[in-house]
Amino acid sequence: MSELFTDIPKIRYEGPASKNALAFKFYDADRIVHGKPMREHLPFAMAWWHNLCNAGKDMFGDPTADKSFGAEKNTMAHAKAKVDAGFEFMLKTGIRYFCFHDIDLVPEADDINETNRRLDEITDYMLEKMKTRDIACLWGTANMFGNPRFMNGAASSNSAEVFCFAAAQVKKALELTVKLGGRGYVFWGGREGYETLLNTDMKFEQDNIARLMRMAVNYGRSIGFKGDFYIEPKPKEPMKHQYDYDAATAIGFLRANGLDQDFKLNIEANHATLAGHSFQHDLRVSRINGMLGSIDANQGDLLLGWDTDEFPFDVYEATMCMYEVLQSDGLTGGFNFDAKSRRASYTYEDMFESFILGMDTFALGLIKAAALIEDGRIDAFVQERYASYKDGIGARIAKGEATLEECATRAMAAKAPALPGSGKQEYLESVVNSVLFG
Ligand code: XLS
Ligand code: NI
Ligand code: NI
Repeated sequence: MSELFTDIPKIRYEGPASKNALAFKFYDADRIVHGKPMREHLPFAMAWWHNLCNAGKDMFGDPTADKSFGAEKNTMAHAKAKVDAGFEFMLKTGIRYFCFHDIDLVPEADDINETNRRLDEITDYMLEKMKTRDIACLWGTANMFGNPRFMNGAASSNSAEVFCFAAAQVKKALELTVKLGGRGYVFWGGREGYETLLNTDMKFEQDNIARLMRMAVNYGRSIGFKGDFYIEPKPKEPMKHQYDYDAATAIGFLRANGLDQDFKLNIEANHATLAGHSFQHDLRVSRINGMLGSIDANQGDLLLGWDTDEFPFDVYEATMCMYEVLQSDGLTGGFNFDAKSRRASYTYEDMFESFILGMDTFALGLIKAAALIEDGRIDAFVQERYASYKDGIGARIAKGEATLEECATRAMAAKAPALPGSGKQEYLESVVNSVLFG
């Protein structure tokens, strides 16, 4: 295999003053932040589909980028060329993980047996390369939304045959994930949702989704998969309404179906904002429920109502993300750049510059989140804000000991409570600014 990105050197850390487009300004893999090296805080991953498959096609126009990597499209030679390109890319950027859908790896055949044979062949090829390189699989998944058979969903399809086909894909994708040593297995809801309730048995569909997940857990554990399963919530797109709407909805679903011991959540920034939440909101909901597993690191555009999957540049958002991750004591998964270069950024150089942007943004987020925690003013303020629950009646309420009558008696004796104290939002926002830019 000859070098493909011949004009691109290994990307190195040169520091904030560097003007070299092909260097990191903030991501310094060995730098110790908050007790451990950046590389350990930030297990970055490359999304096979965006980086190696997506060539910029959109609803109005043809591909702009050449992702043939020198091979004829829809052949096994092309599948291998993508592996070669992907591994060279990861080595040059220092990305140590990848995420994949089954059919990102090989062209899908008409017969699933042939698709599976191709998948065996390509993963043998990948495994061979992984032996000599510090590169591993973060998570695998199955594409159960692209093929027309999935027009009404996969596990939630009205067709039992389609359900079985989805099960076959999950089975194979799990086997591949285990083969490649993946840390996790993702269920993103694809088309598990509906367009109209007029034709939909919502309860039956949701129960079937849980049934497929239970089958996957049972099978996964039986073949030695020790990692986490993840639900990746998203409120809409492609369906009008997706069942795994947001973190809170997915957690409720997992608990209701007894799946919460095997599953955590994979939170994607752009999905949270589509649900009308901030990225930090869905991370917080996941964290306080012990469910923050992995992150799809991207960014949406608040002026657009769809999943634009941009490479993250917003340091404020990344800081708040890393603030949640540090308080959660890390992730069982990592940071998958489920992000694509803009359609007009179609060169090889753009692929690298996109990842440099994303990695630098999260490095800054990490540095600044650690500084916020070390500064301590935000945490101290929050602690103090609830001080009335530290003793007396407050402590009794917090322990679940107080009764309704007891609370009422106290309220009536006091006649009216004092105001609860300023929320000091503006002060806290200025603290964040001074930590970010001071
Ligand atoms: C789509 C999702 C998808 C998942 C993997 O919006 O983000 O890319 O991450 O199926
Ligand atoms: Ni997405
Ligand atoms: Ni995603």
